[in-house]
Amino acid sequence: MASSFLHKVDIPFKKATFALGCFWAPDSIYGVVKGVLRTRVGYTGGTKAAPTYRDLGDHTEAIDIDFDPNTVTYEKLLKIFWASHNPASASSKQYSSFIYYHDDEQKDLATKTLKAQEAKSKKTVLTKIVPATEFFVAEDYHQKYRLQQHREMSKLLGLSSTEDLVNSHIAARLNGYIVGRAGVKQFDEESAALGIDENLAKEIRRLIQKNEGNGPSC
Ligand code: MHO
Repeated sequence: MASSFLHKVDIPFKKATFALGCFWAPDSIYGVVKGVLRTRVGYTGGTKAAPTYRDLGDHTEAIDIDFDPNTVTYEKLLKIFWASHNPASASSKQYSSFIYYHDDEQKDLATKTLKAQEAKSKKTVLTKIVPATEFFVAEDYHQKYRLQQHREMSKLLGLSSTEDLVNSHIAARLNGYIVGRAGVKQFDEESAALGIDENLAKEIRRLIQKNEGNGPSC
């Protein structure tokens, strides 16, 4: 991986795992949240061994997030969860609404927010709160999907393997910025720390301005 870019952030972290429909969108939404260090998309919650996109069995598309609890709270991540999908829409096990908790505190917070969601929604909230189980990382073309559509940019970042794609901090950030999941102001605040030069910054600002508020639903 190219070394001037901020790929590796080596600080203590916690995990959050959610399913909220097609996993490409949450990958970009959570990737730009301050305090989110890394994201990966995959399949979880089912029993089938070694699920794949074409054959995921009883698993669900989900996102697994590493976050710095000193910068972002689990409550904030839950708030984004509820705001980013329709928890009352039933489609299939593949595209379901789940909160996979990693400890009792997460379970309690999730339960509290689900009740609040039910109170304000006229429709039945279908979200299930269950313990996190094995997370099967999806095929590499699903990781940082939006960023991978920008061939030149991915090449410039030197992301070649699934491991690079799921471990790189800057990959998580740019995957969200380029579809306008955060604004220019936030981008400018962190672009130098991410190791981004003015040329690349210009292109990213252009994409943010073009896409802000219009991110794809999948
Ligand atoms: N309609 C999309 C869904 C992608 S998704 C990650 C596709 O198959 O291309 O479920």
